[in-house]
Amino acid sequence: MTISRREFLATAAAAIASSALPTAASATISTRPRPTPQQLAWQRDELALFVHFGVNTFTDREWGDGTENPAIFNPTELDPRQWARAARAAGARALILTAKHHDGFCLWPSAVTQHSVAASPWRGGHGDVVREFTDACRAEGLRAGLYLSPWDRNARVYGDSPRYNDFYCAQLTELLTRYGALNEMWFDGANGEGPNGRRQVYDWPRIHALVRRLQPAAVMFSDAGPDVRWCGNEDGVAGDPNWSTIDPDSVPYPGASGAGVIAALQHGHPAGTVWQPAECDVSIRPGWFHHAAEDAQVKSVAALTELWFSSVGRNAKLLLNVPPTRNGLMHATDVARLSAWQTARNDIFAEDFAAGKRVNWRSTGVHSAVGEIDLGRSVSAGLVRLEEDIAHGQRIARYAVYGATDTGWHELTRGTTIGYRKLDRIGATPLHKLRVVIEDALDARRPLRIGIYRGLPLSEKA
Ligand code: FUL
Repeated sequence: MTISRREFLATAAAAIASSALPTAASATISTRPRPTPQQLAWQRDELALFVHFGVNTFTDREWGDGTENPAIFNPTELDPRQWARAARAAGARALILTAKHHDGFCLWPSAVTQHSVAASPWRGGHGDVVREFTDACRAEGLRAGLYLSPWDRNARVYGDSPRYNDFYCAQLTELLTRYGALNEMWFDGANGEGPNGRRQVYDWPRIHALVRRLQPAAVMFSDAGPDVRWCGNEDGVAGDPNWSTIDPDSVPYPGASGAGVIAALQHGHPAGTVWQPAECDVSIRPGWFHHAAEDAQVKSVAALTELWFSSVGRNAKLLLNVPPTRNGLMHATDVARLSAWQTARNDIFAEDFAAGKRVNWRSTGVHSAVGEIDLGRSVSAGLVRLEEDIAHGQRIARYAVYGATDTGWHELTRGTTIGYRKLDRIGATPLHKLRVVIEDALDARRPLRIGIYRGLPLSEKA
């Protein structure tokens, strides 16, 4: 369920109109939400790879039911260094591994369950995928995050809420204390029935407090944050507009549903009281886990580039899933696609025509301004990049971009929010000057960073 762009803009405009805009005197002291240093670092990573791996890899399923025999887990060539190198070649700065998916099978030897790698033949039952994964991330200079599914279809105590919460927090403590610094903990919203027919009530305040205490530098993801929110779909598409601020009551708990929830996740809210930027999770293949039958359905470089524009280009972070195969390696097709994609992005952003050029800012009001750049020559431009310094919050509510061509000034693009980054593709246009108009800001406007590129990849390798 989503609302139309027109409806959203009407709601946002009403919220902006009714919110107390700062007066000129108060404008310099902003009370708008800002990111924590952890949220800022998380967003600056721009791209992380998601790694779905576990018993489903061996059963060819997407959701295990918890009855899988650990004996099936035997990835004979497992090499998380290969995953990490592939991530680096894609330009990712972090990886997130499914330490436990809904089937309850733990990729580390958990002391509170038998259902783990310790009961598998892999490395004679002495292996630890989480250890090899976190070591590999560090060796390749990448940050590591872990997914610990709250829904556990193997745990007998699931549905007996206090007992399962103890069990879950024990597993979480193992992950938070054994593997060094983690940068993200990923909590999905799935919540099925327990074997006893009872529905588990998760103790989110306790879970959050545990992560804060044991890994204060990590951000926590879920539909409902608290640090990072889901973008509302698994297609890698953030909303436009996409505010990093949200009203926490609009998504009260992970897995909450209802008409307004998806719209809130997609768009955030200009008057939101908390900073909770959006993360776009999507798989490079149809499934989250590897299925040989999908080997010919790996997303093309063009499709991956579209995802870049609809996520990072809309003030979100991209979490791209690349599932290892049964042998424990990422598939050669996926690995090749990742590096070809990075080459294509390098082509797109190869030359910033505005680099080193002075932006002449002229104030037109507390909440508006005009910035002009003389490019010094006529360039054929197809892409505009705008960025706010989000350390000071997200302020821009409406902007327009104009280009000076031989026939005078023409509007190239216009939009609403900017945030960390807004990428707007424009029809290839020869222009020699660029003008960015901040038409409205929710607080004293600040200068933007502006880039302008040719925009089309030189080589499309897949
Ligand atoms: C969902 C899960 O049910 C899917 O299997 C997958 O892990 C996705 C990223 O999150 O909640």
